[in-house]
Amino acid sequence: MKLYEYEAFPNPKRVRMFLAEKGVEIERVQIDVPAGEHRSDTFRARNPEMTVPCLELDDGSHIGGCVAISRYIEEAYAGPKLFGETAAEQGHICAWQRRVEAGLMDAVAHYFHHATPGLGALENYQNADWGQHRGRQAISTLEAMNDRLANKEYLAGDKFSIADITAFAGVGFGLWCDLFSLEAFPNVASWFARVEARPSAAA
Ligand SMILES: N[C@@H](CCC(=O)N[C@@H](CS)C(=O)NCC(=O)O)C(=O)O
Repeated sequence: MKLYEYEAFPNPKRVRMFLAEKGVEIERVQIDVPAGEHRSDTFRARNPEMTVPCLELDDGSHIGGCVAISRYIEEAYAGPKLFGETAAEQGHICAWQRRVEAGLMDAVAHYFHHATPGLGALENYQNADWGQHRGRQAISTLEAMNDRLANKEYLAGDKFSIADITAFAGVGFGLWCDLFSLEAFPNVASWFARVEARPSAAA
């Protein structure tokens, strides 16, 4: 099994964190995204979406996308259940995972690709208004997270989950883009520090 990724970018980090939380080590292969390697015929044959991360299984098949890869790792290995154990945990985790993926991680990515120079010459369509709109949506998701984290240690409740991994990568990406700071979101800031202190955050 091997993971195709580009270490500096936020989506691969989600999978590295997930693997670290599960205590699983696998071979990692760097795909030079800024140089356009992810759009080569060779990589497109592995992941038609032409994005990293992409997991290659031992049977030679491929799984693209952070949640799908994490789902596979969750089921294939022991370790903490980051998608939840009980029906209630799984439901809350699924709801927050979806919310922070669409409303934060993807929203920041759209801001980056549309309202900033993004990947430069690799950007073949940009719509600055859309990018700004998505940036505002990311900030309103931060507001919702701040309310939620007023009386919860983690987004889905008492236990760390995949929703926290996605949100951690999304907040880190937004900070890196200068889309927001955490000054106005004290509960998010404390949660971010808690997640950042986990060994997996350095993965
Ligand atoms: N929803 C996908 C997003 C993957 C994604 O957008 N990855 C970025 C790197 S962080 C990428 O490969 N971008 C290439 C591009 O935009 O051309 C996932 O969960 O893996």
